[in-house]
Amino acid sequence: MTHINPQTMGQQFGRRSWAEPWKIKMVERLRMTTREERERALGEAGFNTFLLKSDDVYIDLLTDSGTGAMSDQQWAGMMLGDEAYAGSRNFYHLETAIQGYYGYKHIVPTHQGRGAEHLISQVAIKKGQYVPGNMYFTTTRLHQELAGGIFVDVIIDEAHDPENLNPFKGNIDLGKLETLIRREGAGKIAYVSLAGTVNMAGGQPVSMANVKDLRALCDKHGIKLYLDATRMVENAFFIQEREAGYANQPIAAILKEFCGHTDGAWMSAKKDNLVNIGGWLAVNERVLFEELRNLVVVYEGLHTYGGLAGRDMEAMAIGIAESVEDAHIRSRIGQVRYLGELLTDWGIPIVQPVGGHAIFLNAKAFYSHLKQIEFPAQTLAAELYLDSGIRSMERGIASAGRDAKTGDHYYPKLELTRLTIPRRVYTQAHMDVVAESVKAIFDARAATRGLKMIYEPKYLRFFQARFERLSAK
Ligand code: P61
Repeated sequence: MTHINPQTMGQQFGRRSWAEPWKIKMVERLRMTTREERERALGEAGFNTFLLKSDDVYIDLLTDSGTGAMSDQQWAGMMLGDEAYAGSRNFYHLETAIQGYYGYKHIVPTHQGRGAEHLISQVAIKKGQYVPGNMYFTTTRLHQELAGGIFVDVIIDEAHDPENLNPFKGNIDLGKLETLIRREGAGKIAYVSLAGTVNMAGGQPVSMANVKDLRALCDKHGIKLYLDATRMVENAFFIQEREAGYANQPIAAILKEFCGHTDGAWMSAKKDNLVNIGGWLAVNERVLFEELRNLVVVYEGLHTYGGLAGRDMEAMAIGIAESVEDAHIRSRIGQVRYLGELLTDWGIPIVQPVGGHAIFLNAKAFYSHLKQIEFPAQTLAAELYLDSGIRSMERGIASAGRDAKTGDHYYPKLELTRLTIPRRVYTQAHMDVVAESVKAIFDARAATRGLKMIYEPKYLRFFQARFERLSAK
């Protein structure tokens, strides 16, 4: 199949102009604050950006999760909600969309990604089994551990190096995986947990070659391969861009081919699928599906709504179709890249290559005078907020939590602050404001002091932890 690359008018004629493939129909006012107001708000929030009120935020780059703008088509779909308790017609639309675009056979809707992670972990992990994966994600690993599993990171080493330019830094190291299988035996492996793209590594993609090799290895040992498909459409873009043989394949075809190498997937639809709430789980195996479908009624809701309103499922079905349009994904990742290139030109240390959903500032290099236990990434998020009201997210030692066995902090190699770009929400001018603010705090970095944690919750501590500024030495 020859793929016709629909480009913007400027690009069709080889010009450098670039633009989003949509126009804005409705706007939401942004609130601007003074430095004094931000000092107060951040103090009340214990220097944790998760604890800020969104009314005190100017440009919100905390997350791309559920923060995207829906299209006019999706809003029209909201009016078609069939709110029947059982058998809502919107569920069948959603089922058809997932089967059509992702290619899996059986679908279970959930309220969001972690609802799906909970179900698959409970059903597919036996106590004491290992769950190898391409770098941990907070909620994914927690659900695997709560089900009695032991997460093992088998991502390639390059993923832990912010400067390494490997084009597929999300790949699994098959040697590491095989060593684990040989050491423990295939029966001790619950399944391989593959994420495309890898959030904590900087939104880095997995190659088609890697998933094919992984499939062969899993088949050899009779191990299942499940995919975290949360940002798999973005992953498909990188395959189209970087992997030989895919330049003329549409995103939709690449997505389906990739998923076809896996046995099932869980999804936070709040990202790629362009909705504010929702998730799903999809598997090919009938017996497993029946177990999952039984469990969903315990934790989420009936198997044809899984904690969602009918209108949410309709918006998701439409969002899935929009998400795989080449023009959409090119502009989405193009905007992330625009910000990344500005920062790179100004010498600011960020994870390279720029990934799909965010710019990750390398806080270790940014604040090289701070020890990791002084929370450099949390400090950076706090300073950025104080400078301009821009909200970002810590992805370092606070997010990594503690080793469940020893109780010690994990000291992740990557100590990052994430500037996450919501889909279809901010303009290029907003990106300029963000870049200038990062530059301002970078220029003032030498005088910046770190933080200490003064309150630490047991689960996913970074969401609710509180910090204090360290006093001057
Ligand atoms: C995010 F600070 N991500 O990136 P749910 N898999 C993957 C995700 O990125 C993901 C989920 C599963 C969020 C929200 C969030 O530590 C945090 O729909 C690759 O959020 O339940 C979510 O999907 C879970 C932010 C989650 C965090 C956990 O911003």
